[in-house]
Amino acid sequence: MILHTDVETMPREELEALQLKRLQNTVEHCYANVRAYREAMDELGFKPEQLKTLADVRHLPFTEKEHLRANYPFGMFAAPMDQVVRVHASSGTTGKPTVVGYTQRDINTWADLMARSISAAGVRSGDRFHNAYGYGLFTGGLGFHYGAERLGCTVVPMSGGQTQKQVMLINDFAPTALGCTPSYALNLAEEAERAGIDMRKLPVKVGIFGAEPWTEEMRFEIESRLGIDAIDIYGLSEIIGPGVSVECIEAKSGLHVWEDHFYVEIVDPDTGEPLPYGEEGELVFTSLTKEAFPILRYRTRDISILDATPCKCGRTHVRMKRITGRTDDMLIIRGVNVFPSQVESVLVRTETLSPFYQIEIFREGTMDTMKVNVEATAPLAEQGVEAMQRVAANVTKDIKDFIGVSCQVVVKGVGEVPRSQGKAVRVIDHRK
Ligand code: DLL
Repeated sequence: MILHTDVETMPREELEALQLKRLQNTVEHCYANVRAYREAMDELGFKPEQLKTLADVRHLPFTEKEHLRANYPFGMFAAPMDQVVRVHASSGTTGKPTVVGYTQRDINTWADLMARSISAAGVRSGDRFHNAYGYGLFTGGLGFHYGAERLGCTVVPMSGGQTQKQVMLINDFAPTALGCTPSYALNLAEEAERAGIDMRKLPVKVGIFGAEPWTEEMRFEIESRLGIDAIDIYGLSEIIGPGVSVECIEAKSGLHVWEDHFYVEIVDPDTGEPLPYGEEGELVFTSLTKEAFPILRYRTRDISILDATPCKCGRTHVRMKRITGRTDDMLIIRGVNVFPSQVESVLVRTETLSPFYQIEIFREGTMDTMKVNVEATAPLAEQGVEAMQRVAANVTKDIKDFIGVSCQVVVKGVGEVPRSQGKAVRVIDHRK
């Protein structure tokens, strides 16, 4: 069921005509039903009927997290509450969460998009899907649940946590597909090894991982430890949840943005100016079909590059490169810009280290300093403290060579870095 729907390979002109029609409807819907959008457009002197081409999108106001917070909880909803069948909320690290709503049609659209995404990842009707994304206000659990059911899979609605039990059920229920955060996949792999279960021999053939940044090096690590294809999926609550974009199993190179439902732009994070394809910047999305929570030009803070070159899978939808970080995740250490993902690349390709790490940031006087805590593999730990210190010194040098920043690296014993239960906490900032 649902394999390569026609819209996935639609010629660009047709796709863009569809986008324009849907964009015009969305802008009218926002103007008519959401006071914040009407006021923002009035302030810019822009009326919905002035939107004649897709390029006119740049005349629309941006929407930022602050706007959603200011209208907490339901102020940006564009449908009456008696038509809103569900809400989700994204976990803000500080203050109130951002709340999003769905009509029944929105839920159907999302289930279709997730079925399409899971299918693009190589999962088929009849597959058994172990869903270890958290159920609840987070969009991961229910988003995958509805999509996998719609595709025709048998869903095991495990949710996050209870890692030992997860491993037991993966062993007993023999799922063929797995969904969770990439950091949790490694936690599962480790728990399986501890329980004497060789995940590579189990029927799981593909894992669909997202909700946090991860690197190519981490993909290889997960693929080799679990014996699966590891596919990257992206999304955010404000836009719909997971299923905004996904890699295809054919190419595993960039995530196809489902452009029949989302209009994507890359902008300069400092100026907000749109950037051409191929240049790195901040992703901005406009929803094209949503009823309860339409969103115009949402500034995601996620950094990526758009790629319009044809993909070998035949899909015509533009690809975004894997997210390298968030504009608000960027650390500035002694004047050097550092993303946690760059540190991850260096750590994960060091064979004597396990892929579990955490970065701590301190302020010493006026200087920010970075400490990287990473775990030894068992064979390294057995060689003792001196061997671990030697590896730490080498990694310090590698980080200096590849990223250009001086830091302190501490190689810890096995099990000494906290394990992820969902979205991993990669940075602990002691400056705050
Ligand atoms: O994390 C939705 C999701 C669930 C995506 C399950 C994929 C799988 P939020 O909790 O609102 O929604 O967090 C959204 O997570 O702005 C990114 O910074 C980050 N993120 C999501 N997917 C990826 C990914 C869900 N594949 C925020 N790579 C986004 C890197 C990701 N970062």
